[in-house]
Amino acid sequence: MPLSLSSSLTRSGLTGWLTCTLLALPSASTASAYPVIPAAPPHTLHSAAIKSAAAKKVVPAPLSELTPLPPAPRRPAPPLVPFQTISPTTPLTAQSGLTQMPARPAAQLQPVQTPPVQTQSTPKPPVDPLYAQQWNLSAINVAAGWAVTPGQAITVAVLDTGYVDDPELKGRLFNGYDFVSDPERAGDGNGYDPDASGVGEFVYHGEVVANIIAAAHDGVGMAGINPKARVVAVRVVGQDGMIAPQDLINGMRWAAGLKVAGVPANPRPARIINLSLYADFIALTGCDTRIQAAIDEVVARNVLIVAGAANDRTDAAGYTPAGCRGVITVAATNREGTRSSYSNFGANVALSAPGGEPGDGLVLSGLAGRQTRNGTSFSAPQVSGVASLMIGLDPTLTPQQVTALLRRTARPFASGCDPDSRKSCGAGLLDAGAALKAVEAQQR
Ligand SMILES: [Ca+2]
Ligand SMILES: [Ca+2]
Repeated sequence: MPLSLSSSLTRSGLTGWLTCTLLALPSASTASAYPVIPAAPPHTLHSAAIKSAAAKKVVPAPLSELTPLPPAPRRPAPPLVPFQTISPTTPLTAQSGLTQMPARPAAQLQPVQTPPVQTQSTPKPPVDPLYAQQWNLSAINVAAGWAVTPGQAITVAVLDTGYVDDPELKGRLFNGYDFVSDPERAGDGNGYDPDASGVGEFVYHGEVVANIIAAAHDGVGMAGINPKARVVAVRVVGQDGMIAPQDLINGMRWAAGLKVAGVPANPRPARIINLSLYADFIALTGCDTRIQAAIDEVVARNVLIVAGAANDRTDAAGYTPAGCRGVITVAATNREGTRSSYSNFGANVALSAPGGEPGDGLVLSGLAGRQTRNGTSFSAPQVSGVASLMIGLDPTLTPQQVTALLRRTARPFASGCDPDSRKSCGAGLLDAGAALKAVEAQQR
C-alpha cells in the first residue's frame, strides 16, 4: 500500500526526510477494497537521492490496495489521484459549489406547528439542510452540548491544505500563512508567504476539516460544532497532499504564537491546533523527535493539539503526531459505533469520534457542495470543535484538563470498539453534552 513507499524510504536511511499525508480515504465512488492513504509517487519527491532510493525500495502492494496513478508523469507533475472524494453527483468545481447545495424550500424554514418538546434551555436545532444527515453530530451528542453553550469565538488553527474562502466561515476564517517551503510542491510560485490559499485537488481537505469545527448555522449546507469559532488556516500540505517535517514544525509553532525565523508573528495565536495528517516514514516505531519537541513547546504555551490516529488499521503508537506525547489522538468509529475498518487504534488513542466507513462517510459541505468523507481526518476536528466549546465555556482550561475531561466523559464502548480487545479506541466515543456539562459543573 502507499505507506510502503514512505516506509521504504526511511528504511533506506533517509532520515532527513519526512513526509506526512492527509488522513482521508477515498469516497464511495472510488474506494478500493481497502482504504487508501494518499501518498506521493517517487516523482513528487525532490531529492534525487530520494527518487533513486524510492525507485529501488518501493515494495509493490496488492493491486486492490492501490489507487491508480496517472498514466505517465509529466511536468508539472499532476497531482495524485489517491482519493477523489466528491460524491459522483456533485461536480468538483467551485463554480458549481453553492448552487449544488440541496436548497431548503423557504416554506420549510418557517416555524412548524408542532415544535419538538424543548425545555427553555434547549436551543433550536440548526436549520442547515444537511444537519439531519450529519449522523456524526447526533452520535457525539452535540445538541446537548449546545444546550450548555452556543459556542464562543475560540481560535482554532487548522494546519492542513490551506485557506479556502468558504461562506460557512464568513468573518471567522483567517488566511494564516503558507508554510509549504518547496515552490514546486506549493504550486503558488514561491515558498513561505503570507497567502495560505490552498492549491490543487486536495484543498477540499482543509476546507471541510474547518467546516466540521466551525461551519455556520446559517440555513445553508452543513452545521459546524462551534459556529462561533475562529479558524486560522495554516497551509502545511503541498499540492501533492504531503508535508515536509520542518514545515509542519514551523506551522505548529507559528499557530501557537511562537517565533518562527523570517515569518511575521501570528496576530491570532490559537488555543487549539487540529492535525488531520500523519507522517508515514521510518519504521513507524514512535513519534518523531523533531515533531515531539515542537509539540512540547506548543503545549507548554497552553495550546491543545488534536491529531487523527491515521488510517492504517494498526497501532497508532508508531505514528507522528498520533503517537506523540501531549496530543489528543482520535480514532474513528462508524455509524454502528464500532471502530472504523481503517482506523488506527491502541494505547495512544485518547478517544474516538465518528469517521465513517468507505461508502458511509460523514455528510459535509464545502464550496463544491454536499460531499461524503471518511477517515480519521474527519474524526479529529470533531474533538477540536468540542474542545473549542469547552474552552469557550471555561477559558482557563489547560490542554491537560481538556484531555482529561474529554476522556472522562466519553461514552465507553459497551463491548469494546473492536472484537479484538487489544485494538483500543481510547476511553470511548466523544460525548459533547457530557463534556460540556462536566465543564459547567466544575465552575459551580
Ligand atoms: Ca507559497
Ligand atoms: Ca451552514
